[in-house]
Amino acid sequence: MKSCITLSLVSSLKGGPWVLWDNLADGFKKAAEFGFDSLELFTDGPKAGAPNELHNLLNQTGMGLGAVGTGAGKVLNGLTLTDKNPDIRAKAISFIRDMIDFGAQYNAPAIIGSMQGSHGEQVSREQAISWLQQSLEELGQHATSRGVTLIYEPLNRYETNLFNHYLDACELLDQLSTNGISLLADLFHMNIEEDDIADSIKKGSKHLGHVHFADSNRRPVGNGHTNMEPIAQALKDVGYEGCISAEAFAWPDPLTAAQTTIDSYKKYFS
Ligand SMILES: [Mn+2]
Repeated sequence: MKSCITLSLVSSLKGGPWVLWDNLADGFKKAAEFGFDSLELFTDGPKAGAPNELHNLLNQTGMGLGAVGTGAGKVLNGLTLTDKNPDIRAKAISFIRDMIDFGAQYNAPAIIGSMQGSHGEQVSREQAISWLQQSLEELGQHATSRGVTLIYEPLNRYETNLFNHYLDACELLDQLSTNGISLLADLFHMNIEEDDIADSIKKGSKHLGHVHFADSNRRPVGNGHTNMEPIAQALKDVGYEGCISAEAFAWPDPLTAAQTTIDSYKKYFS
């Protein structure tokens, strides 16, 4: 497994669940000093820093790019894959394609979380899921053509009403013809929704592609009441080799949060 820490370059979303903030070079320097293997980026679009800066930082630090988040497509641009407006759906697909291409340059998958949207008064559940399936088919094929996977993230009930449970998302993937999609096990969302997080990870391990590592209150692991031991054991038992990525609040501050996270990573995974 690989330790991974989130870095957001979107200052307007300060207070969101990312550990490091604002500056690409500083973020890489700090993450490398703490000993993280990789870094997950949250950007406002398919670019980060000056031309070649990301490439150079990856080379200089020896770190990997763990993933790139697409949430800005929704939060900043109002784009989702299940909007009633076909122009917005098309723009959402285009945004995610660009993010897949961006990440693929560095062998990193893109993550679809909030851009999946929700069903509601004007879009039935059946319709929203149909649009989501079509989008995942197309984007999964695109990711495969770029040599990466695309990661789909089930979210808790307060953030989407499409797929809240990990194993329901596994069924969604089983129905697709593309093999280009894998799933994100976000331990904060799962803490709200799952009966047994470790059991869901074991049962759905074939689709597991990424882990968001946060405690019950979305603070760095060690600050809440999630029982991490059986979850870590499940990840070891299924032979998971991907990122354990801290998508957590910078609580009480970014550097303390990074230290708590790497300490917890070592405690549970090394
Ligand atoms: Mn997440």
